[in-house]
Amino acid sequence: MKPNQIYNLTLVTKFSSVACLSLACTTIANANLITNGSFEDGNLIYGQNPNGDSKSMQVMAGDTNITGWTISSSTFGHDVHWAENGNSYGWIAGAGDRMIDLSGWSDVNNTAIISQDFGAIASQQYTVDFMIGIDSRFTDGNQIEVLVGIGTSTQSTTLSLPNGWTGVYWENRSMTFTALNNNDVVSFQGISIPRCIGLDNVSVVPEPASMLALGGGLIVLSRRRRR
Ligand SMILES: [Ca+2]
Repeated sequence: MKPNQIYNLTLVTKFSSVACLSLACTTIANANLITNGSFEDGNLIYGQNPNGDSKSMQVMAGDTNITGWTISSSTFGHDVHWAENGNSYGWIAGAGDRMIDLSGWSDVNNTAIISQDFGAIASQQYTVDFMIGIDSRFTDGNQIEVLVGIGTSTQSTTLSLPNGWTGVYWENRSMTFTALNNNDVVSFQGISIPRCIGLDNVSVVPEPASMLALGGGLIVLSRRRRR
């Protein structure tokens, strides 16, 4: 091989490495890390709830019926309510056919926590997008509040029922967190009184800026190793 051919090959290899790395960063940055974020998958047992509603289920702390999600609570009896369109309450999911009511059947303050280990990496920033819903027929105080967290980093958000609205009203929310530890879980908890605190369409995506910083770190590391 002639020297100029070797030079060209080296250039192509370097360009390909950077291009692949950039592509990988873009792909990772756009990837939703959450499994079953719309709560569509799992074993929803019709009628398993105190009222015998045919299209919803009382999911207790420790139950693993909702694919990918863990239900936990420090207080016995706390639960979430997993509802499918066509339920007797008239709740309609924000996305797809199924949704979570964080107030559960217990309908109390500080409800059960629904969480997922999405493979968090310490110091990485993540954007958490989700929908919260309020229902005019199950609203006490006309406002719901949801506590969202990645690990011990938490933020809360509220949603008020618009004047004159009847039925379920959904809005999108977006929050940014920095994971403090590897495998910090993303979690949601209703912390208000209303008897319908809707949650749906959850996604967790790594922030592109911190992925680029990580990518930059890899390039520097790669250069150092070659010396
Ligand atoms: Ca859904």
